[in-house]
Amino acid sequence: MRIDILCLFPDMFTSPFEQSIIKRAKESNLLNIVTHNIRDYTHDSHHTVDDYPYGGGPGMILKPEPIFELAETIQHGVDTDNMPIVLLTPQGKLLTQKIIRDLALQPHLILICGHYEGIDERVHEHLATDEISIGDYVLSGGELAAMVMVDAITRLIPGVLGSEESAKDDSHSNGLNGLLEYPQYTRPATYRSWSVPPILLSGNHEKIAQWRKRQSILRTATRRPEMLQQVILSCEEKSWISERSLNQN
Ligand code: 6GU
Repeated sequence: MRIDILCLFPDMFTSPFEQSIIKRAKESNLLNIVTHNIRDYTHDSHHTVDDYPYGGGPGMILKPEPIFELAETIQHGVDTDNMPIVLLTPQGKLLTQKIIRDLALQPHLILICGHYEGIDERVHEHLATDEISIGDYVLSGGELAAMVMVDAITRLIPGVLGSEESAKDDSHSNGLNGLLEYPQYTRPATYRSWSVPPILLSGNHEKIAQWRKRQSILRTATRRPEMLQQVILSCEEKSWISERSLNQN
């Protein structure tokens, strides 16, 4: 997979992309990330990337020309038919694991990071195919959001994760049917008088699977009740939730 990132601060990506899973994916040629500085595609002596908003108001707006020119340079000689051009903006659609799964199927993506107060609307209208926000809060720029997307996409590229299993049971993946992940423990069995739930030491795999399912359901009901609307539960599983609300534990 190739990912081109258009931004004003390409140096922000250096260390995050040289660690851990992303580093490994790059080293095994499963991932090629190319960062570009929008400023390099300006033509005036001051390398101006932004300007005052028409109609007045506070802040500066990123100019369209260098962004279009840079994107068109990347697209030159490439089959761009279904290539997603994702604009990272707080006005975008909320990022979900479903969006990540769809993007991970693409051979080539372009990510555009906004900055300052905004981007000229013609980039939204005539260049971007998708607009994504990573959450309901405001970042100073799209670079951190682009890192979030690259990380989430990279771990879904086939061959990147050591064991094909490890992505399957994560919260928000398909493996747990839209439930949050259950609690996990490792040794020691007792730490500072806090003991691991005895069922996990029992060796009874059926009971353990049932305990984990119950924990996932109760956790989702408590922390993310809206997620449960997407999940089909048995009568018994529904009773776990109502019992728990009665006992308040
Ligand atoms: Cl994608 N960009 C900015 N600037 N702020 C954000 C965001 C993106 N997603 C959430 N907040």
